[in-house]
Amino acid sequence: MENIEIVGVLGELADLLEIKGSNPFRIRAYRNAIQTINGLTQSLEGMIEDGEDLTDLPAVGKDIAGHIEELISTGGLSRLEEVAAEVPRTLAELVKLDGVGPKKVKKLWNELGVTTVDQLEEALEADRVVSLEGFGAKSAEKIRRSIEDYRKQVGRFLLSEAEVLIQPLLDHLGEIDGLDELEVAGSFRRRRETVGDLDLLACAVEGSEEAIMDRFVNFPSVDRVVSAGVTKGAVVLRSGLEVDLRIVPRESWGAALLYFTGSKEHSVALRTRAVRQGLRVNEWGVFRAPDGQDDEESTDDFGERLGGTEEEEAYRILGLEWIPPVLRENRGEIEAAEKGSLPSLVRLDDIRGDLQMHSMWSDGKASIEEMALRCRELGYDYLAMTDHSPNLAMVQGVTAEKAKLQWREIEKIQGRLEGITVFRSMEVDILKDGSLDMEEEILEGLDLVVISVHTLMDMAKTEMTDRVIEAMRHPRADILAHPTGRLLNRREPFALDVEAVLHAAAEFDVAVELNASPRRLDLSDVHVRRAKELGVKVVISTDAHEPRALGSMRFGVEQARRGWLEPGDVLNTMSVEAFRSWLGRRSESQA
Ligand code: DGT
Ligand code: CA
Ligand code: CA
Ligand code: ZN
Repeated sequence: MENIEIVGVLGELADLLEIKGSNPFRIRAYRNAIQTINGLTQSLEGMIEDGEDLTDLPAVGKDIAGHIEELISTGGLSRLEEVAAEVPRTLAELVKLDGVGPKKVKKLWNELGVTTVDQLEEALEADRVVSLEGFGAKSAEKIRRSIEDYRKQVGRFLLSEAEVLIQPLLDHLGEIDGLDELEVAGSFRRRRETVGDLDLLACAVEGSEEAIMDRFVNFPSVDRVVSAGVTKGAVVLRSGLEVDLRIVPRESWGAALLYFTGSKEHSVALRTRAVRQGLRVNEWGVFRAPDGQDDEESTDDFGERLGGTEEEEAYRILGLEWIPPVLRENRGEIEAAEKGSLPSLVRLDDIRGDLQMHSMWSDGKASIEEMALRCRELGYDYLAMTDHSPNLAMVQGVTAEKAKLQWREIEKIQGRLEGITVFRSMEVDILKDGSLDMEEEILEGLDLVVISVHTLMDMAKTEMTDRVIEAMRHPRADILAHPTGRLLNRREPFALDVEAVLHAAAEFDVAVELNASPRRLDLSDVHVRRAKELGVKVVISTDAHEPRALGSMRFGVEQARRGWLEPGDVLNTMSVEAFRSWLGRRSESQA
């Protein structure tokens, strides 16, 4: 059992206990333990196997350690069953809605009998929610919107979650003989920010299909088997993630990989183009269409086989360069591959620095030095220390006074740290009127200024757009961070005219951030590509709040690749010298 599955169960238990009205200290204890587990680099299951005592972990007491052990050994939790006998489990799902915490769920349940999202929707329609004490029209409207959001994303997993959930299954299958190739195709291979289900593709030595399928359906985390044929199977894991498996013969490997990687739009465009060339491409191979048959689905006889053992070969026969999976969305990549003008996509090792991160000076968990050391280990030449400005109430931000102290500390650290440059920076809040939440004197003293919206996110589109553009106009503004404020599967982007903002970025020479946190990936691939078209520089930053999170850079790079970015489009591929001169771009143009 994976740590994130355990966290899911403990989180559900904590939510139900809170709805039930249990002792707040117990509930807090669960939440603290969850935080500990989220920060672990090893798996709990592995720790137990190694005989480690889980109560040595911070915030993990005897009870919770017992729960974890029970979960790992039985797959279930009796405490959860007990609580669920009193509080319907569907209520934990309601807590996930933005604007609905356990207290509100309790009220909805006790006073309106609401236990599911559907029932909540009905109650809203019937205006029964507005009249509840503590709700009101504004709150009802917010809940209505979060139900809409919830419906859109239900069942989709973050790419980072899917990675963690699928790895043990890949390891489990990898141990078997007779498996030549194993690859996760579909949206996972295209590195989409979220994935619906996982499409596993296996290439089997003839005769070993059955053993592979058998091992697949008997994977310990399988909750239920949807289907299990000879070459096709599907299961749902305990996490709710559905996994399909296809077993294909060697000679079809490339064609099948092409087909099941999709996207559907890419495949359809490829097939249509092939038909014009008198070719036929499907999951079995590439064929010369038999004369007089242009209806591609009409026969078992596909025609003369031309190839399809490898993906490159399939593309080559179609007269195309191999197209990286991240580009396969039918957004012009086929035409580019035909002309030999596919972009040379940016890669993780092109990245020379990370330009958004937090330390204990605001809401980060580590010191500046710890963050810097990790950045140096990652091979970077520079970083920007971007603690929050004070506006954000939840966070103790850096005031003007503290900023000067922080600069002194940076200077000290810089003095003993070779091989990496620490830039003085700050993530400065964009206030309601578009002004910046920091004294001019401090802004002047920063090496670079990152600006972003964290409050009043429900402004109307024109006002929000004006607000952001006004902030970008500030002569010290360098980077607009997480421009739309979205949290994948949790919060929709706020209303913003991204097109207008990107035009403003071009005009004021402000870079836009692609936030690499797998929960944000803000900007989207489409917006990133638009930035490139408009000549706006993109910065890929992790927004790390602890050293380990600096490793999320790869998710940002993948999203950038989906947006067709090349190294030259990305600001933090610059050498430290080039980056310094970019920072001085405005004074130079005045000279
Ligand atoms: P997802 O799972 O919603 O994140 O997105 P995908 O792209 O993984 O889609 P999925 O799982 O429905 O199908 C996996 C791949 O199989 C898809 O990318 C292309 C291929 N595929 C599925 N259905 C069709 C279809 O009707 N026509 C064609 N050409 N390909 C299909
Ligand atoms: Ca899929
Ligand atoms: Ca699928
Ligand atoms: Zn931020």
